[in-house]
Amino acid sequence: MKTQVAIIGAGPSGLLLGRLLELQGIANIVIEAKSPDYVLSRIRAGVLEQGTQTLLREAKVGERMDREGHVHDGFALSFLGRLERIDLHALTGGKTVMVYGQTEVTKDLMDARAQSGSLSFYSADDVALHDFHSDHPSVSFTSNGQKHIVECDYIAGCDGFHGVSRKSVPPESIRLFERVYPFGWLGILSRTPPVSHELIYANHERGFALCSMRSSMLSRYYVQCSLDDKVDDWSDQRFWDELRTRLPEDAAASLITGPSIEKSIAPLRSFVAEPMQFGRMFLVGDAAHIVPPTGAKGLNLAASDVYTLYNILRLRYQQNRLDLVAKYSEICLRRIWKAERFSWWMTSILHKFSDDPFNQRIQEAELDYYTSSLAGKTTIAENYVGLPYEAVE
Ligand code: RFL
Ligand code: PHB
Repeated sequence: MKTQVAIIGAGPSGLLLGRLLELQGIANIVIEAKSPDYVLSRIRAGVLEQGTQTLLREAKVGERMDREGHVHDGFALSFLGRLERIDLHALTGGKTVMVYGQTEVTKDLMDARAQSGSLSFYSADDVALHDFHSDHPSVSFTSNGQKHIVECDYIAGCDGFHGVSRKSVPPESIRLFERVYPFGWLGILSRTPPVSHELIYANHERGFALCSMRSSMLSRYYVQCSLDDKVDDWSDQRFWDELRTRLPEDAAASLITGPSIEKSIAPLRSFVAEPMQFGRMFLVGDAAHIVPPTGAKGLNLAASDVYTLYNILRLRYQQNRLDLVAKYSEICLRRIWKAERFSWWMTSILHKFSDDPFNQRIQEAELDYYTSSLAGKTTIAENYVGLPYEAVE
């Protein structure tokens, strides 16, 4: 089989890149290790920056998002029993975010791809990358017991943190930066109205909590937990009691609880691989970098990588701009490191790192300072709505 771009992974990065390329007439094949149902069962991000929304519209998959998604003008930080609003709209000259689940984004992209007739292989085994330092890269895999080889011009490694693309690079050619945090997030989804119409990020001496949502009748809540905790250690009752304790009084009093319909624990990590390009292979999204979810940046960073790679490949094929291809890594990394910084900072001011009460007081002072200063609130808002994309030219 031959194509122009072989895309490994059908998460949001792979599907969005495939869709944008396809609309420009650039042929691509998507190769995914799991089944479509498995891919759609993963509950992850919920907040889309304006840049991500614009890119989804450009990919002609924004219709349902615009109909069913919820525009948020602000969010709240809670500490010392107070609730301080960050007015995103006012602080950024009119920018907002959209609450629309990653599962829905992925579904919209999958549906669009199914209708377009572009080729995808799900449940692929033994995916392997070959010769990406030559002019003739290829990807091999097995599907339904049959071995396939895709010959291509470029390989996009969109296969997430545990994927095969990054691991195909010799260790001496790649530099890894990593910070693993000493706690996790226990998340639940429940068919209950959200406690607040905007997100609440809470600092509390017992640990972090987050109130988020998917719709007016579907809530997503998280509490910081120990890395040793198992999901079974957390009955619904224990979860709701802990969440209530960590919220300001008014919010706790109006919290409506119900049975959880999903419950999972996620570890928190900061991670960046440099560079993100190896000959004719590009790492995209979680394959190249991970942020702790506190800044809601994971999916949005994947989208900005896709924006950069899509435009580079578009100009390469349509205007023969071969010079741009080598710029992918440097363009992406400038934005990635700023989002890494913001995600690390939000994590560091909101979570309990130790029993030392000095740390708690410093966090409270930092939150008090930032939320009482226009400059402080503006820097939070600017980063939360998403820093600008760098033009590819
Ligand atoms: P994904 O979504 O991980 O998709 C990668 C795809 O590649 C497939 N794959 C392979 N395919 C072929 N061959 C192989 N050898 C393969 N190995 C893996 C996988 O099955 C998968 O389908 O990466 P992508 O597309 O770059 O998208 C990135 C986002 O998914 C990610 O940044 C966010 O979900 C991160 N994230 C969150 N981000 C937020 O902004 N807010 C959140 O609340 C949030 N919560 C989360 C998260 C990530 C989580 N993970 C990865 C554990 C919660 C969790 C639990
Ligand atoms: C979510 O709704 O899952 C969510 C929202 C904001 C975050 C992290 C997760 O920062």
